[in-house]
Amino acid sequence: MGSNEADKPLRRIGASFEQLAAVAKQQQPQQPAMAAGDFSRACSNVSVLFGCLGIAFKFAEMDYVAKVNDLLEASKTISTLPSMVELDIQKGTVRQAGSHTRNLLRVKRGIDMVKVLFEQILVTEGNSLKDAASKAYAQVFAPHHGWAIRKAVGAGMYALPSKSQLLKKLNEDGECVLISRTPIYLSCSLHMLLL
Ligand code: 1PW
Repeated sequence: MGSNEADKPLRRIGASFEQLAAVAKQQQPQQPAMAAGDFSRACSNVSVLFGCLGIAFKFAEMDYVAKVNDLLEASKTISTLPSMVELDIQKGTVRQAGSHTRNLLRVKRGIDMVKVLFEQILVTEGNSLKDAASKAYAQVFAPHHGWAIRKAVGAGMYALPSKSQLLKKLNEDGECVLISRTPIYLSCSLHMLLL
């Protein structure tokens, strides 16, 4: 593949969310409902990022991957995100642990966190990922997590790779322009997501 997409996960993530954003940006009434399969596949491209955060975030990675897999599986029989939510509303299972809608919300938070993380990587100085990751976590997840999880995540922050180690794992060599585009795609598409 000439474009290097296969070995550059950030490009793959950017491209898949760019496609979602194009759908989401269409004006009503032409705007089609977001396809559950396309959304879930884009989210599964993000798993590799969680996998780069080191052993301390293994649990976060497993949690994210399991929930994305649930959405992927559900998309085989439920074609759009609005219908997925609607079905849970009808069954009264929106808040039930393991429901597609609850998993969708968790996955959306994961994507939100990655977006904020990359925004923070760009504005924080130095090679440490800790400040950027702490800010992203504080903004997106911490308000929804209890004391024990917040403490565990806080401890995990000390075991994060450095910015340059993360980029190396992602097979990027300082192409900051490309990296700076990723959160833009993410934010465009997420902004429009119906929930
Ligand atoms: C990228 C920078 C480093 C910060 C990583 C932050 C990871 C944050 C995710 C931590 C999630 C692991 C803790 C599990 C929390 C679960 O209670 C909750 N899942 C989430 C995503 O909040 C479980 O949701 P559930 O199964 O009860 O619907």
